[in-house]
Amino acid sequence: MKKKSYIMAILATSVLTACSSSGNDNTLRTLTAETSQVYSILEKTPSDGFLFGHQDATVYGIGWENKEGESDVKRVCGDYPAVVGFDLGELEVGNLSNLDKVSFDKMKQEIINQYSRGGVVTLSWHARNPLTGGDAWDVKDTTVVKSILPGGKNHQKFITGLDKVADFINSLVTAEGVKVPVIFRPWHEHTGSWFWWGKDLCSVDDYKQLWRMTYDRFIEKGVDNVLYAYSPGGGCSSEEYMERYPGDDFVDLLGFDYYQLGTDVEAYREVMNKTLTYLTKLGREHGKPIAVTETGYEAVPDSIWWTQTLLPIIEKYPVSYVLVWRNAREKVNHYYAPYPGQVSADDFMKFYANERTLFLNDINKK
Ligand code: BMA
Repeated sequence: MKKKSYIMAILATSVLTACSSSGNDNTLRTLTAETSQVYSILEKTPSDGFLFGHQDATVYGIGWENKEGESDVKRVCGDYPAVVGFDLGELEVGNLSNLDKVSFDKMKQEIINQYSRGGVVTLSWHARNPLTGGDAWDVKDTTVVKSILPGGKNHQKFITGLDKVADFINSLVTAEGVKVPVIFRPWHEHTGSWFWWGKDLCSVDDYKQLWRMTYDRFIEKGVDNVLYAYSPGGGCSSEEYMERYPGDDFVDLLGFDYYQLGTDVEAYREVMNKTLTYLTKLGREHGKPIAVTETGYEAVPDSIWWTQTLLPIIEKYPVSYVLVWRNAREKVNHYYAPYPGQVSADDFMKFYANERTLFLNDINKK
């Protein structure tokens, strides 16, 4: 047996209580037992290793799309990622597929499949610009966030879109009637300014209000199967990381996104180690699990990246999971996990065999 089976503690239903941002202190946020169990997985994982995740892992890969049960990671190592990510971008405008042309019906089925296999699901959200109608990267207007907050001219339009997201998450129910728990990662990489919610596009207070408005609306919509992941861009200081932090009552997990850019592996190591060092401290101080919510090295041209770059960094810190980005089927060389025959595939097998890396077979929910 390559690794001891990974027994997950099962928690009774727990209730996280928090004052809503409106100060209405009888607003209880409740979590389903299954969502509390995922939180327990995130808390307990670092004592055994870290969960490996892959974005869009089971909906498409290099040379394939919409093949039930398929995954590039599984094609290489025979096992699914423990964590699978999907993106909700354009759900808010009523589209049937997301910004990467993944149908929301297919996404819903794959979310349920990943949960039914015993895995964890995370959802990011590259929301379209609610003021200009552009995409998430449309940053020409610095009034967007202000316009969708309570009192703003686009507030009701934004709430209508946010409700579509809440309804989708509420609809993630297995055939047995279990609501699938998801890690929801809104308003990410906001310490950069490439998204309309970035730091140069809104004030600190407006960003926090945006997060809390999202949180409050989900409570009003009865969403009880979400854990909130806060994930700035890596490379910022601990002070910058916390500057826009919405508060302990509105966040369940501390993450960050950072990629190796080009061949400068030392620069990647330096930023990853610097960020994980302060994130470990923040996680302990705030009582939150930590994760690398997005990372990778595009096209993984380094044949030993997995065991000589990624693993030696991550295994030094109490990280719950690491998610590498998607294997685009429509963009040449825009992939972050190996596929059979890819130059890093052999090294990925060694990464998979390492005791500290936890894939689906390592999550035993008995
Ligand atoms: C980016 C790229 C884009 C994609 C977006 C959301 O990193 O992969 O092609 O649309 O993420 O998935």
